Amino acid sequence: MIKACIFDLDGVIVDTAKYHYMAWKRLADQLNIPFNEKDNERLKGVSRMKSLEIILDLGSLNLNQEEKEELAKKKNNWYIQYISKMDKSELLPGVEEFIKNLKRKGIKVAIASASKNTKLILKRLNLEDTFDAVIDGTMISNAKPNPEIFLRASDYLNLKPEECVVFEDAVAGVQAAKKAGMKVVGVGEEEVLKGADKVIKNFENVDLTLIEGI
Ligand code: B16
Ligand code: MG
Repeated sequence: MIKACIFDLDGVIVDTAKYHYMAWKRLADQLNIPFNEKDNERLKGVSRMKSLEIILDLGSLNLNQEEKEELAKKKNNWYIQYISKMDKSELLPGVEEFIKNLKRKGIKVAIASASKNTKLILKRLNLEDTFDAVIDGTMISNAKPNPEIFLRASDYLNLKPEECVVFEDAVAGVQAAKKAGMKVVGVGEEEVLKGADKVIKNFENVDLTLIEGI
């Protein structure tokens, strides 16, 4: 029986991908590296440093650790500027209602996000007191597709992995959830999220029957 729903943040609760893209694009332009929205797909669910390494690869640029950290910091400062004006209107359609329905039924809700800006984003969205557990990129050593982040969430909730359903928009996230032994609902395109048990486009008109018998 499903006792908890664990949500990825970027791309599932809120569309921050466009702000990540704006900040990475600004950095890539400064470095004269060609980078477009299609390249940006590869960064979804991937850590900040790994994302930077993918971009540097596109430009065949080799930098040392210190230089990379400097660039990652620069990108993050721009990103924080962009999301500082974000509010509830940028929540993905239907997700807030879906979470409310889960809570009414006594199903626990958690966040498991690679983002080190998770707490800031939840605050901007007025959701800082909504979740029973928030596990973010500051609390884990192994990024998705490693299952660590989801297992930390189920541990925190004192639940078995098979009692949890994960909601994910990224392939790496779907793989991580599967490795954790959890059910997965993909949020996005079916062709992209093939490994998921079910796929929804967004949470509009989605009720709790989605997770019954998953
Ligand atoms: P930050 P998620 C991920 O969040 C994003 O999908 C990914 O694009 C981003 O690089 C990563 O967080 C790290 O974010 O730079 O804010 O620490 O999808 O796991 O919620
Ligand atoms: Mg995501």
